[in-house]
Amino acid sequence: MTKRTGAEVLITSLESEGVDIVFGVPGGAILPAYDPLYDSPIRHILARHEQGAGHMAEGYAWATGKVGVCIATSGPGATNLVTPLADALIDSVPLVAITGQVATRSVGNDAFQEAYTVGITMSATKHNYFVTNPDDIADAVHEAFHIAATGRPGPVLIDIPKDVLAGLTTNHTPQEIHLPGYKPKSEGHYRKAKEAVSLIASATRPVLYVGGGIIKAGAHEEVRRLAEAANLPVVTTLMGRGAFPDHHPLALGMSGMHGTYTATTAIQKADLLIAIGVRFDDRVTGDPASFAPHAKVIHADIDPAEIGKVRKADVPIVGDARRVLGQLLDEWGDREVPDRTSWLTVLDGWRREYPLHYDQQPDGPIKPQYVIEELYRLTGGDAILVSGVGQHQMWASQFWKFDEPRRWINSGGLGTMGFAVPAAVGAKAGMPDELVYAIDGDGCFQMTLQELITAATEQIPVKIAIMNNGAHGMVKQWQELFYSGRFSATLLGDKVDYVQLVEGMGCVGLRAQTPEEVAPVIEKSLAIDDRPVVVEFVVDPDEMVFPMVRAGGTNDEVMIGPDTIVKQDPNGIPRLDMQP
Ligand SMILES: Cc1ncc(C[n+]2csc(CCOP(=O)(O)OP(=O)(O)O)c2C)c(N)n1
Repeated sequence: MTKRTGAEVLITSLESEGVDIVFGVPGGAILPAYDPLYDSPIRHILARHEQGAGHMAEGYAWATGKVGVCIATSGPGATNLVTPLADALIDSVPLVAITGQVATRSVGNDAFQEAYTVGITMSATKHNYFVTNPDDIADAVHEAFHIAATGRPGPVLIDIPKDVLAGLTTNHTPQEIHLPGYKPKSEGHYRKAKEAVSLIASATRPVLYVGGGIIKAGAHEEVRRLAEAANLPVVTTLMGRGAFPDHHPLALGMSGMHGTYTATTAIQKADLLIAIGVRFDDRVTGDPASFAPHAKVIHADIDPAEIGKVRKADVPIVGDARRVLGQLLDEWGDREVPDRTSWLTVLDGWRREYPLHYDQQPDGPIKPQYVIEELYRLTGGDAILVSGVGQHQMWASQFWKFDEPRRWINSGGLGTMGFAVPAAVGAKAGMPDELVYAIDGDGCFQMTLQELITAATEQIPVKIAIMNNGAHGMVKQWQELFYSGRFSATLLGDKVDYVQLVEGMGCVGLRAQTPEEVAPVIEKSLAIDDRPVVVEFVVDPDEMVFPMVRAGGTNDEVMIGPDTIVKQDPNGIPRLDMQP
């Protein structure tokens, strides 16, 4: 058998996993791997920062449904990857990260650019490998892809010392995967499905509550079929936007801290929650003690650790969302569609009473919600929407209509500022024929804007809308509401000329300062397709995100506006007259 270097095997192993693009930054320890990459058909996108490379791999994975791959060198290269790894772990994004390590003889000696990568990333990955023999590289890569993509998807890191990359091996192809300790259970459970269906049939105020797990499992079609068969109103989480079409009459939108009043309150009043591919995140439950107090819970998830973690499940089901929904549908069979008129009428009443709203005056400052609605209108909603973290993220998730999965990419669990620009680059690299538009905050933008250089250099024509409110808006909003308007360290000032800044990086820069400039500037941005475009919208700095439930507060108290908490009698119908 011919001998090849570990690095050569690494690259051919990536090729045989079907990898077409990797995102990375080279350096001394990973250098042996970059040499065979030079001859490989795999496209390498040179990020400007490893955090950017990691988020690009995430954006690619979100948009394509494939495993994203990022590469970094040892020490600071690897530590710069920790944020995207943690981000991918909490949002269940399949990633494989490959890091170089100092040569084996230097490990543990405080060598130049040495960091204990597997130790540092232990709690930020689903699994990680420290490969000490070139013979093991092919197996490590094959297993890493398997672990990243199966069960609850997540990031897997492979750390390889430089001498192991340079060392020779005859083992070019992986063995059959043998992971005795890793057995993700995906079958679901027919007996539990039977129990679930009888609860669904007898419930009077059911809510189908679906999250990111639906999108990961490709189960959106089954969600729609179950909702229609059993006449179930549907609430999505932030991560589940697109799991059920927003235009569907049974759609209530997003629940939680900034969810719609109707979605949040429907859950509070429900007598049955059919929770699938969700993890009862605190941004959804508020104080778990007062969350959905009347509801029995059917909870299905691929990750057994999620079931019963926050909320006891009356019917726990471990399994792949698509299979579980398939079992529920089989079990439902050709039962009659239940008449839920009285429950649906209550929900309609709330929808009418408490719609999402904002007030755009023709001569007033630009409202960020208006920008998002105009973007939606002018693109026909036909775009992959990426967001940063903050107020703009919440407005985007509220005011865009998501009718399909994998068209909403954001950092929900970790809430990583700086996610949008690189994630958009990764999404566009993976889906070059789609329009990729990112909505970013000025604070977030300033964290990873250098990745626009990557986008311009690599000819990845993403579009970025900056909602410039001159502040870390979401934090400022909390200061406004809970710290008497004392804006400690949240005002960014407006010293930056974003148009000049992005033009200097090879992008087109545009700006809108008044409401009538919004539509023309969006149209201009849509007409340019040979370079990245950044549009600065100078928006109302005082606009806040509503509805809102205080962090850790009860979902029985939804703030509709700055001084309106609609308090509810916990046992009955909301009392609209009660003020704080
Ligand atoms: C890396 C990181 N640091 C700090 C925070 C805390 N944080 C959450 S939102 C936010 C402000 C975001 O500001 P901006 O990007 O301008 O968006 P806006 O809320 O104004 O729309 C901050 C600082 C975070 N989420 N991530």
